[in-house]
Amino acid sequence: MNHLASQDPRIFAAIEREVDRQNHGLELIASENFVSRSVMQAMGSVFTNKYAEGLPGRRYYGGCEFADTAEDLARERAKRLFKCDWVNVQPHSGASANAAVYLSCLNPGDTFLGLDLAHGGHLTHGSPVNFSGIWFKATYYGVEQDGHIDMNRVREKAKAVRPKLISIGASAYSRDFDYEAFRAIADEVGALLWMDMAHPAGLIAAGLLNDPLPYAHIVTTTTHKTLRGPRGGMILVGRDFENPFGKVARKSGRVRNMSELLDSAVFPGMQGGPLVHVIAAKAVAFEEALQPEFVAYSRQVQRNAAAMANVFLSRGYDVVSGGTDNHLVLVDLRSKNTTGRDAERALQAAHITVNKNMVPFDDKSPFVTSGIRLGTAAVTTRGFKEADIERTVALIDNVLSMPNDESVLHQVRKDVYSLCTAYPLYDFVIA
Ligand code: DSN
Repeated sequence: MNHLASQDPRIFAAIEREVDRQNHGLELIASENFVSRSVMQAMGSVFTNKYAEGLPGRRYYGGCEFADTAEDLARERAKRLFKCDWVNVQPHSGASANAAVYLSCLNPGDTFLGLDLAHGGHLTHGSPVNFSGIWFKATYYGVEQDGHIDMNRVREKAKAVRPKLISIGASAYSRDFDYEAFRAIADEVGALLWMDMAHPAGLIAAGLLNDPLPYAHIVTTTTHKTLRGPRGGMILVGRDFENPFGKVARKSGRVRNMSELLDSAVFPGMQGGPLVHVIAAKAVAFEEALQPEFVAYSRQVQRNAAAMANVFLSRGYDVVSGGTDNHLVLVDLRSKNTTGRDAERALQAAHITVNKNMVPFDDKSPFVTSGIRLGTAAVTTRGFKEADIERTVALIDNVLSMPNDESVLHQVRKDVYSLCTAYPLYDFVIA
């Protein structure tokens, strides 16, 4: 990193400080993880210089032979990992992947049905401030008072609103989904079924959660959460099928498959040039995820999350839905007389990173919230087991019990430091 240090010392210093923050803080944001050095090396490669609009073998630029190799490897590995017919690895993010789904399946004003953001859904599943809620008619299902989705209620709602598309997936729902039941509802009302597996993708790849690919017509994901790849998105189709909208290929008059509609929606529909350096890094991450070590890692992520929920419960906290099936835990702080915002700030001061989060039926705004969301993917990458999680929750409890006590914060910071140094993360500044 000598070049950067001398050419741009301010950026170099920011990176150095971020490395230190990641090394010595407890990272519990449920959507984050730590990539391998190999993933970082691919991401920092000269592929960032290359334009490669189009798909392997069908590019709009010359000089794409090595970009083709990288993208073909990424596609082939992703298909093996998720046992599916087709993938597009070009979406720059989960939001871009989701935008391509809307472009392929809906016209402006069409109705779709998704999980309410206030009940754990995602911005791109119809929030009024997102394009998905601005351009389309978003309707929602939610969770029940017990924090679980009731499929009978989803069915009632679908029959009432007759959506063209039903989405599954969440950013703050700790339970697994019944994809078969969702598909039966979609078939009953004549809707396409789309699963956004951004959060649990790694656990699904490892075979530890239900598999959406056999049931959802379309699946999207990010690649950087439990999947532990570079920041990016992807679209998958389990079994390709003729698109139900009758859209035809321009020259042949042939009805295109769903995969072809989605390819066109990504480029030229939503994006320009793909990020070839990120695609190369996705290929590296997918190969890592195909190894038995990744299954062991994912199993530990799940065990750590279960342990985290149990320790919170044993310390008198309310855990939404009473536990977790995946990598995340949503804690309702209303009984503790604090808010998500205040808890996030207090924990930040102790070098423990979480995010404030709405809980179902929250009476506070998204800027305040009644909950915090925590995940175990990142700390598990650095080697945490159940006993470390128990210690982590004890530290969180200490802070939340006495958030204004500087001596408590001082002690917790020291404990966080020693917990982190017991599990070293990055011993380098750049790949
Ligand atoms: N922002 C991500 C999360 O934290 O869940 C989802 O896009």
